[in-house]
Amino acid sequence: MTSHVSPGAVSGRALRPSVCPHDCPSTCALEVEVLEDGRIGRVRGAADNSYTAGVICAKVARYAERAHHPDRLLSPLRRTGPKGSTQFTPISWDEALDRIAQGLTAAERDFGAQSVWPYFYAGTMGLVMRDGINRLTHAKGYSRFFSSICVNPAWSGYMAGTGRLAGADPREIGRSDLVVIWGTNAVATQVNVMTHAIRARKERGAKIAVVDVYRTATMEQADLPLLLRPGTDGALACAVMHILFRDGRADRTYLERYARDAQALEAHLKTRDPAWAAAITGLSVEEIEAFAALVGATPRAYFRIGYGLSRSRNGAVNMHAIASIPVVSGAWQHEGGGAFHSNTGIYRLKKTLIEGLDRLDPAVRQLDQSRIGAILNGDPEVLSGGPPVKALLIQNTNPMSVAPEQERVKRGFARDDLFVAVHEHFLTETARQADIVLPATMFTEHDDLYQSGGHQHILLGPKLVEPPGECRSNHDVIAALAARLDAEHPGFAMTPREIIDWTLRESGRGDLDGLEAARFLDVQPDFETAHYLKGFGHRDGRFHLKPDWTKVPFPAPGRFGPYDQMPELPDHWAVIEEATPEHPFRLVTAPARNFLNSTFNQTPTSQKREGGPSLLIHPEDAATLEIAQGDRVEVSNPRGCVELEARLFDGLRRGVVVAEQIHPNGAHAGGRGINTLTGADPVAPVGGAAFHDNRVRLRKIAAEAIPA
Ligand SMILES: Nc1nc2c(c(=O)[nH]1)N[C@H]1C(S)=C(S)[C@@H](COP(=O)(O)OP(=O)(O)OC[C@H]3O[C@@H](n4cnc5c(=O)[nH]c(N)nc54)[C@H](O)[C@@H]3O)O[C@H]1N2
Ligand SMILES: Nc1nc2c(c(=O)[nH]1)N[C@H]1C(S)=C(S)[C@@H](COP(=O)(O)OP(=O)(O)OC[C@H]3O[C@@H](n4cnc5c(=O)[nH]c(N)nc54)[C@H](O)[C@@H]3O)O[C@H]1N2
Ligand code: SF4
Ligand SMILES: [Mo]
Repeated sequence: MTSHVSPGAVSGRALRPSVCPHDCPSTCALEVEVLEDGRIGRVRGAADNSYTAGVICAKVARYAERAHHPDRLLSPLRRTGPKGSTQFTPISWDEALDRIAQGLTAAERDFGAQSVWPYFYAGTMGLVMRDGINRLTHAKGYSRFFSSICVNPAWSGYMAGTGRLAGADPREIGRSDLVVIWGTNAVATQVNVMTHAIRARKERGAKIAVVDVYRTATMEQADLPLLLRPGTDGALACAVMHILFRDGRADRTYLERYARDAQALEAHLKTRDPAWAAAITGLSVEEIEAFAALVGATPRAYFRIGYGLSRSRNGAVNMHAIASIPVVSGAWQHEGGGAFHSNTGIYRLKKTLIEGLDRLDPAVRQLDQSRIGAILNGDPEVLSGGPPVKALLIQNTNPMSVAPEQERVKRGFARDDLFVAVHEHFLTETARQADIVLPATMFTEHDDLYQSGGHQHILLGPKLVEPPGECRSNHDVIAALAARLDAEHPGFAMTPREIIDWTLRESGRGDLDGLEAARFLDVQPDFETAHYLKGFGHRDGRFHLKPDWTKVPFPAPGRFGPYDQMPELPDHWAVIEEATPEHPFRLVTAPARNFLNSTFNQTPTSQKREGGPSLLIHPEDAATLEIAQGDRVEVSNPRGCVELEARLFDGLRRGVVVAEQIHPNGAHAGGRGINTLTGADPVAPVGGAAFHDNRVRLRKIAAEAIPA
């Protein structure tokens, strides 16, 4: 898993600089081996990038397996069988682009421009290739895309407190005395966090605390494992702050200067004692006391807060509550202390050209990514009173697999009157619904610009090899469609390199030549800014312990979910899908180590390492249901039912089950993937899906009921 770069060329093989394009906070700086035949060989982490530090995950280290996979799409295809089948016939690029232009134009002619919905996500995080589709959206007045599937509860919860999406330099983890890894399975999802945490342990004897809902590979590394019930992080955070106030460990001088509503918080927390939190979280009073004592005694306590805890209906409240702890303890003042969730707020790259923001018409509706099921089924509320969606142009995402409410998503895509074009690397579940499929380049086959959520670099990923077959980049496809659709914008006539150069210059970040020579730019704000010692991001310069949830600085077309019922102060907000007698288990659909969402779930090594779709269940729960290791289990709730294979595992609370995902839908009985069970009701206050917050019922499937 760990690889170190020896710079320079090996005979017949060149090591070339690149960037991992995947949807991962680590955005690793890479060295890619380019072989004599123009294929890629081994991929390693760049040793001279101070965050990547020579380490990448196993999935990307064996990228050649994905890039040169026999199932990779190499030519445009027209569907000749029913939707969902694999019957496609190769066609020319001209025919494919003409047919897509016809499909979009017909929808626009009959139902208006807003009946076309360009739909994309973060299959590549390259700014040109990911976001360029918005330029076409804005130039044509198509329905705008409200991105919600991943970050909304987390970012809004964090910014409700800090006022800015930035935190203490993540490399300071290596200089911390207590690293609290909260709600992220970093070993699997962003391995570089572990590089720095382990360094702190080795070099300073730092303690590592991990807060999660099952014993992940990350928790295996912890000195202090804290295994709580899903959706109860707010209660743990409150009890920790209660103890800090109770034991004189709250930094009152710091609170006085940097926080708002500290007295209201202290008074409110009087009843949020460890016994109260123990009953909610399932932790013992002793565990909570021990954790709080460590936090209180350690100035250099670094809270690395992930996304997992936010994928619950109370996720934003929980995120804010956790981010409040280092404010109460005053850890923010110290190197190696404070909090970090994402640095997305530090870059301020000007996106006007990439996204065609100069053509954005705010009057055009925004459709919610996570509610694609309801939208394609014509739900008038989510259509904002506008026309139905008649045509989809999809890049970089696989909603038939990853979106919640899968049954509705499937019904929507099955509509005969819906035109679908999908630009992809593989014939994914979504591509199989398409009228026209286009083959896409991978990151080593096009130029792009990257910024990282998990660190502080702007990076260039240059084109290193020629695309195989007839693959074309997202940018080329959008530009070619723009020409056929009479969409006008200077960006369509520019190359990716020209767009990158313009974007860097306009953003005050040098130019393309400079970035290419440097490979990456470290744009970490200075210590005082990153630690908010000059004030937090809100206008009053303070951390808001009692946030105004209606005013969180997050771009959204409104407020969603029960946002008007959010607690004023950090608390346990009981809006989660709590277990009931009828649905007595809480299901978490955590990410699998060898997949990245649904990406990599077609590569043989990943499939082999993950095995089939499974359900982690506590042995005592299994015993009461007469479920044995390897049994087939039906997991169901009112949204649908999924079959999984039982894996008995004692690193869970009773009543909690975990399905590590996302396996292909087709790997499950009846093609019913895990998101059959997840809900699309928006998380307060700015939307998003509660992927880890599901009540379910379990039933063992008798052996004779399983078809041979
Ligand atoms: N291998 C791999 N890497 C990935 C991904 C992947 O699918 N696989 N996905 C990528 C993407 S898109 C993203 S956004 C990031 C996300 O990466 P993370 O920030 O790690 O977030 P999650 O993957 O949602 O969940 C992380 C952990 O949160 C735990 N969790 C679930 N509910 C709760 C809760 O209520 N409280 C607490 N404390 N913990 C809880 C889960 O058990 C899981 O171990 O990872 C990226 N990297
Ligand atoms: N049950 C459950 N569901 C989840 C989650 C969970 O934890 N549990 N996590 C959610 C999260 S955090 C997220 S972010 C979403 C992610 O959901 P998606 O954004 O759909 O992510 P992927 O499944 O990785 O699919 C990305 C697709 O983009 C394609 N792609 C990659 N690069 C390019 C390119 O350059 N051009 C084109 N045209 N295509 C490209 C890949 O081949 C891949 O099929 O899933 C969500 N769904
Ligand atoms: S850890 Fe994340 S950014 Fe780094 S190589 Fe793996 S997927 Fe890419
Ligand atoms: Mo994500």
